[in-house]
Parts: sequence; C-alpha cells; structure tokens
Amino acid sequence: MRIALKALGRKTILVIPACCWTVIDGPSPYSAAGVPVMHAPFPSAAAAATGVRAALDLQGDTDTTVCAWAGDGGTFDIGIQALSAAAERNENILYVCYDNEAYMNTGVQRSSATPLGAWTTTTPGAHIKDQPKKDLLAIMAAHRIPYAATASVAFPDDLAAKISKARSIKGTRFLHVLAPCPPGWKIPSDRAIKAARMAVQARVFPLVEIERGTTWRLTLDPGRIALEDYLKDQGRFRFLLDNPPALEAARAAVEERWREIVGRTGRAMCG
Ligand SMILES: Cc1ncc(C[n+]2csc(CCOP(=O)(O)OP(=O)(O)O)c2C)c(N)n1
Repeated sequence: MRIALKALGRKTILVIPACCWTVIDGPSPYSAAGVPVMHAPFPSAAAAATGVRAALDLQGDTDTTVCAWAGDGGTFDIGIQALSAAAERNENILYVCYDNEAYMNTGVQRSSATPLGAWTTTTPGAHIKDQPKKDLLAIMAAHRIPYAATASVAFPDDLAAKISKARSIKGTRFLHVLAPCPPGWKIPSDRAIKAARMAVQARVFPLVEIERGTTWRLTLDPGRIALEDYLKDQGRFRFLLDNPPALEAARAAVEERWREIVGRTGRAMCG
C-alpha cells in the first residue's frame, strides 16, 4: 500500500471491502492511509469504486484516481461479479487485488486463489486443496480491459512502475499483487519478502503485463529456482511435500500456466 500510494499520490480515493486492510486502515472516519477511504461491503468493491468515480466526474474532478483495494477472497470469489461487470463497462477505475492466497482476516480459509496443495483451515492436512489457483489474470484479460498486470511486494520497482502506468491509463485497470501472509503461509514475518521473491523465481507467480487483453509481456525474469525450494520454505505446503502424486499435480499446474503465458508473450522462454 505504501508503494502504491507513493506512485498514486494524494489525489487518490481508496475503496476497501472487508479484508485485512479494513482492519489495518482503521475504523471510519479515521484512516492510516493518508487519503480518503470508503469501506465497502465484501462483494462490492468494484461497484462502489464505480459510484465514487461517477460522483467525481459529476463534480468535474478527473484528476483523482479511484482505487479499489481488495483481498483475494473479495476479488477472486465474492467480488468477481461486480469486478467483471465494471470491467465489461470499462469503468475508469484502478482495481488492485492484494493476494495472500486465502481468507486470512477470518483465520485462513481457502479461497479460489489458494494454490493446489496448500493447507488452510478448510483444506486441512489430509484434504489439502486439490484444485489449481483460479487464473484471474486471464479472466480479466478476456474482458479486453486497457491494462492488467501482476506484481509482487518483493519487486517494489516493478510494482511502482506498474501502478504509475496504470494511473496514466483511462478505463479499467487491474493489478494482481502477490503479498504473503506470514501466519497463513506459516512463515516467520521476516521471511515474507523472500517467499514473495521465491514465488516469482519458481515461476509460481510470473510477473507480466497485458494491454487491451491481447499484448502480453513478461516484465521480469529473475532466474529460476526449483519448485520444491519455494514449497519447502513454507509450513502450509508440508502435506503436499509428503504426497508425491499431489506434488506432481502442483508442478504440472505451474508448468502448464507458465507455458500458456510464454505462448501468449510470443517469447521462447520455456526452458
Ligand atoms: C458477505 C460477507 N461474508 C463474509 C464476511 C466475513 N469476512 C470478512 S473479511 C473475510 C475474509 C476476507 O478475505 P480476503 O478478501 O482474501 O482478504 P484478507 O482477509 O486475506 O486480507 C470474511 C469472510 C463479510 N464481511 N461479508
């Protein structure tokens, strides 16, 4: 959030649905963000942001950026209807999903952003998640919005550049930011940035940007580490590592998505 707001500047209004950030920001009318914040019901971040944008436009204020800021539960699952509707209308909003891969605020329940093989309280040891992470980036790209991108808290320059670029574009912009949750990922807090970096290096979370849904680009190639190195670093994958068929399914899901992305960028980086 600090990096995003630096890139966005003070002329920003945040719209935040139920998620960890409603707690971090503090109760209305106070805000730790230093910009106006509107708290929205869980499913309605994109619809509420659309309304704020319309109100600003009526006042002739075209400078202020309206930024919806939501977790993966509020985006991939419960907010997707409003998000898809706003994207289809090409509403002039920036939508940022910070993805910690579960409903963390309410005690680590599975979301459709939870990766295959992860432990959560609703996918416990003997029943780890057996579906791959929903490919929301591809879903957003299919709306042919002007700009969609992934970013990671471990690569702040790339994140800031994407926020600045998104700010300069009109229409619906979507940013998907990987942001580890130490208790949910079962890592110490001081290893959160390392985990976020390893996700990109293990090709679990490729950094890309997409213009008009058609032009895909890999924005950073940070070298490669083995998938196991990423998984071993986190307690939530303990059961996956003990389950060879599930581990192979997880590896196949990562590799299949990487090949899809590389195919869309038109680059020969499959090796
Ligand atoms: C309609 C509705 N259902 C459930 C809740 C309870 N609730 C509040 S926050 C939350 C989880 C949010 O998860 P996510 O969007 O991933 O954000 P995170 O907590 O991980 O930051 C839930 C289930 C709610 N506020 N409203």
